[in-house]
Amino acid sequence: MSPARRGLFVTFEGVEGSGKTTQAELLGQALQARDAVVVREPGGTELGERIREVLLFGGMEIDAEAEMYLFMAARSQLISEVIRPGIDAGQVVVADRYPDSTLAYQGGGRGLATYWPPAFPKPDITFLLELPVEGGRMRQLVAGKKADRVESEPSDFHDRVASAYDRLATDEPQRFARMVQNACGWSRRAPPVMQPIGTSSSRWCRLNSA
Ligand code: T5A
Repeated sequence: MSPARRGLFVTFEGVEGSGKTTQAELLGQALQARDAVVVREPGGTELGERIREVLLFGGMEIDAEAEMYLFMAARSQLISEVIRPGIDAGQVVVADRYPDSTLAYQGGGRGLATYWPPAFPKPDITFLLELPVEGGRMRQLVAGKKADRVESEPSDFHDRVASAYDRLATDEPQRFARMVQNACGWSRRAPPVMQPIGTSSSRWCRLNSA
């Protein structure tokens, strides 16, 4: 963490279709008055969006290590263009995926040796949206979302991703807030989804009640 850090950095993680984009956007809207900026990965910069296109929809075979470095390259650009300037300027930065995705997908899913580069700022809090893999897939089907290259991997790949997320959250309980959906939580803007968010981080609570 840089000494000059003044903003708040929040990330959302989880398996496909777990609701990260929905929650990141809701949070960004709720914090509009606090100059929140919402970014997605891969993407969020011109370079990142081009890498996203190649990685997810390029229609080519990509070596697993090359894939990992492409995700990291897109992230590095996003950090330098948006995330770090935002945090340093005191903004609330909300990211839809971050290095935990690489640790879970390329590390857990593909079995590569992955790491968190020391130069990448750590989030103040990471919400892990825990939805069974099949539940997320079902939502994507219902939404009519076309599966991209990574989403098209077989179910055992996605099971390994979910297990890797579980390990990451277990290893860093101070940073991760694990979110589970109860029966009411199936509705899209259900209070049970937002309620634990508001009670899971003292820093977040201070921000919310200020
Ligand atoms: N990837 C990414 C890697 O392999 N390594 C990396 O380092 C990174 C950064 C990204 C792909 O790249 C991989 C992971 C991915 O495969 P993406 O299109 O950005 O591709 O995919 P996702 O991040 O998985 O985004 P999705 O849009 O598929 O899923 P979300 O964001 O989790 O879910 P969301 O919010 O879009 O919701 C999905 C559907 O469910 C509904 C929504 O309306 C939507 O239709 N929904 C709900 N329905 C009922 N109840 C709720 N509570 C709901 N919340 C949302």
